[in-house]
Amino acid sequence: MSFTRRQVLAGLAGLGVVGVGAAAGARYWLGKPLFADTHDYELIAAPLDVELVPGHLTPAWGYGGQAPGLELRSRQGDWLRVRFINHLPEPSTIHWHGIRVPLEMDGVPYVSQLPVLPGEYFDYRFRTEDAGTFWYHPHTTSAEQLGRGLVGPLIVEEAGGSAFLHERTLSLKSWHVDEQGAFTDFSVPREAAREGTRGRLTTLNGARLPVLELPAGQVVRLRVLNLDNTVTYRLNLPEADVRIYALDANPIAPRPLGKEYWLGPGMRIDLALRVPEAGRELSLRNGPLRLATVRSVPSGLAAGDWPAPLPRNPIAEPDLESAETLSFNFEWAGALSSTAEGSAFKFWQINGQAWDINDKTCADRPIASLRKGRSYIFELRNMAQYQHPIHLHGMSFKVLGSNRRKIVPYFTDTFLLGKNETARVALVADNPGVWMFHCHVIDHMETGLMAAIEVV
Ligand SMILES: [Cu+2]
Repeated sequence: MSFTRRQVLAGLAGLGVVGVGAAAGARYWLGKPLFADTHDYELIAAPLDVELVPGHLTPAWGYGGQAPGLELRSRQGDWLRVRFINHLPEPSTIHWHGIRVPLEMDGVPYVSQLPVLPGEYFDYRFRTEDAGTFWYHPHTTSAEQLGRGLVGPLIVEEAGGSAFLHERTLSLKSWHVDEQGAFTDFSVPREAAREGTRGRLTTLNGARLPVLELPAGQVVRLRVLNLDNTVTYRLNLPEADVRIYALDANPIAPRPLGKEYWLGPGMRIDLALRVPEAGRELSLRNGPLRLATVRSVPSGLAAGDWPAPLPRNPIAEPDLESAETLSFNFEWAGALSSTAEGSAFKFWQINGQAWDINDKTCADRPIASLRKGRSYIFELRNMAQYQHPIHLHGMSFKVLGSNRRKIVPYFTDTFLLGKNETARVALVADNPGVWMFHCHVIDHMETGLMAAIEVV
């Protein structure tokens, strides 16, 4: 594959007027298409000191002057256009998690584009076909870049407008920092070979144990995103009247949240919360641990009602009758973990193959080749005792069933494959390209648990 660098000296000269604080400007710098609405951003990635531990600064990296990054918004059917400007000390890219984009917009280095070097920019532009809660992050040196804060929410509003009067975006991330706010190792080999390296400091929207003030009596949409490298949050809201409206951006028939929902790295959940009477407090938790306090404040508004279910996204329905079944085994490869000089640790493998993040040619050897337009069933088998949030780029898939739990079929881009679980998912191979298929525990991905699937 050959690429053209988009570095333009004239463009770089123009950067002098764009400060980090002014990153969120919406201007039509690419020329406005005739018949489409656009949502335009200049998004600068740059070092940014943040106060995660009171009285101490952490040398984070942020998008648009914040970490987690600036919330980007588009509308279903419109174009999203982001000029990504790299002011980091190293190369980077942006991948749009869950968005079905053409390959050249997918942000995978050496597969969809060259890395964007320090001082360069890259114009991402694509139509956002699906509504829902998505996110964005680099696909380069991921443990460190995501670990330092390069993660951000991307919200695509429903084409017909939202059924909700109120909403909040809640981004979860834990940070690899010590008591002085200094970064600790983003990846420790002995942890990478197990559940992945955890950060010690849990935050919601970059703050520890924040208080969310919500209008009493109203139904509020809570878009909860797991932007963490490692942690699966066991999400619960005790004593709350709360329903699930969408999983990973895809609407479901609303149902109660229940005891808890396991939100793996990269996954999102859209909840509808009926806020209790003014003065009451609720606790949003990870298992028994508080993530945030929800405080009900007087709203002066008439009591809200549950909105209708969200409209489904235009994802092709797989034809199970004609579908071919492919098996993918996710295995621990500890015996293969000794590494040659210069190659990465290989603790994990898919169908006997470990991805090497230092080998730029891995994507030239896809693990499966799908025919465009045909339906496929993937049988996902977890041979290990650690869970893997399995993510596919380029296409969404439908979860059909599991040998470990009852599943109401739903569309998603990330499925949390539990320990020793076998699940069946299906898709229509309708997006030509070479697509990453990987675990979203970043440590697992960077030590083997990634593959390429081509659609031709
Ligand atoms: Cu994994």
